Amino acid sequence: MQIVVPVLTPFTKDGKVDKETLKEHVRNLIKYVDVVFVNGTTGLGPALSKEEKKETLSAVYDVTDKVIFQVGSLNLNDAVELVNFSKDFHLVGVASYSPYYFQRLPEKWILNYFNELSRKAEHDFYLYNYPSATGYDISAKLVNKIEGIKGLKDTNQDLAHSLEYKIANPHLIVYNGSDSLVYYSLLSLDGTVASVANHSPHLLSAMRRFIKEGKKEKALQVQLIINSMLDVMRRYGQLSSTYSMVEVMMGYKVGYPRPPIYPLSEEEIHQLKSEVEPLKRKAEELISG
Ligand code: FW2
Repeated sequence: MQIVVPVLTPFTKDGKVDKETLKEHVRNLIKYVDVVFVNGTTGLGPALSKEEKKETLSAVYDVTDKVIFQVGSLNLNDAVELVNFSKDFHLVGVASYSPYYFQRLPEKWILNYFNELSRKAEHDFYLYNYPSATGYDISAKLVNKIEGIKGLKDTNQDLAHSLEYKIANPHLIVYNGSDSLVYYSLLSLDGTVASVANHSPHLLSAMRRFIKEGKKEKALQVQLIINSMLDVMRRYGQLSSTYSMVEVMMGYKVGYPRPPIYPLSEEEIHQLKSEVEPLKRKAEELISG
């Protein structure tokens, strides 16, 4: 029942990775979560340069070695360079999403891409399957052909899809990456990779505690509050709202996203806050009661 946070990447106002803020954020998160997933979607991984991906790893690693390092790139040489870079670190694993954008890539090319990375990796290798973003759904059959694969994160609203990997290979570590399925992922898979862990790690940790104590009704209520928060956040732009939500829920600032993920305006932050406050109070009552 692992909780993995796909950590957001804080930027300065002029668009540089804000390493000190990132470290401080990870210091706060690691009290509640098991693993930090670096350069994921929430971390704006596809929008980071190779050098920035190295910077985020180095910063997070100053705080914890419980890290999965996402290296995916449309330029395989860059992805390989990142895998090689990771050899100097003691990590939980390296991960990659599928090549994307280009349509109808033959399956064997996709497999070649993953195998080139997994062979070079000195750490456990994980797949990040995110079909609605990459355009490629890596099937359980194909996953089992990736050499030495340790596990995967399946960002998918269909829990049955994530379960297929587990059924096809019970040894695989399988996480679901949907914020709205955290409860079900904790119950039926190896855990969750949830972007909400950036601003509500205490809620996820309480949800897991409730499950362990057999208080499933309470755990489900936490999920329903999270779903309501997501409804609000999506109206303002979920990725950008995640930054503002850290301040609303945790009380500290985590810098800015970087365009094309535009920061919320002061007015939007104010509105978001007023919509989320009642949910925050409800969550606090639930987890303290
Ligand atoms: C990541 C995640 C969570 C995402 C999900 C996408 O890397 O950010 O897949 O928030 O909506 O694993």
